[in-house]
Amino acid sequence: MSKSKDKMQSTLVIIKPDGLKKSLTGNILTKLSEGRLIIIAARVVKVPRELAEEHYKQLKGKPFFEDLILYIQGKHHNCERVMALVYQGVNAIDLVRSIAGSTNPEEADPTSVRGAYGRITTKGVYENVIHASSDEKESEREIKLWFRPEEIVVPLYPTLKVTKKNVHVLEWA
Ligand code: FUP
Repeated sequence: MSKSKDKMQSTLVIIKPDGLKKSLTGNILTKLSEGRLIIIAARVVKVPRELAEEHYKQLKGKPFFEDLILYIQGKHHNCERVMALVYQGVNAIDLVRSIAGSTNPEEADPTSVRGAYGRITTKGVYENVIHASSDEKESEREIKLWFRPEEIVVPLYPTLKVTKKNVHVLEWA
């Protein structure tokens, strides 16, 4: 039976460059599948600096900010890509965060993704393998930042139709 505070939610997950570099994608998706959530969007992204800064804008000014930007861009791992996914289901935000584990990999439950696969570098950067949205406001902001409406297979947030002139797009030749 569902509890009154149960809530249908969507949440952004990012498998960071260390996860891809170490071939952990499959293991991470398997761990996330324990949550019985559904994937409603996924893409592999080469992260531009502007996207990285916007994603982590709340942390601007922190001593680790610059390293965090370089890390999510894959500059520390010579692996300039991440996998971004949107998971949906009952209480998805807390569920994914508990599977992800604490921000600090050394404090994370050893069976969580960050506990099992994360590390702290000698420079003090948390290489914690995945990002997971922290609350509903953040999940909406982040999902809208990483995905266009048509890249998500269910209607999540209100959309509007815009006609653009002189917009150039790449097509297969
Ligand atoms: P989380 O919501 O768990 O991703 O945690 P935060 O938003 O607080 O932190 C975002 C990222 O900053 C973390 F994934 C890792 C990095 N970080 C550090 O490298 N050092 C710190 O002391 C805190 C965060």
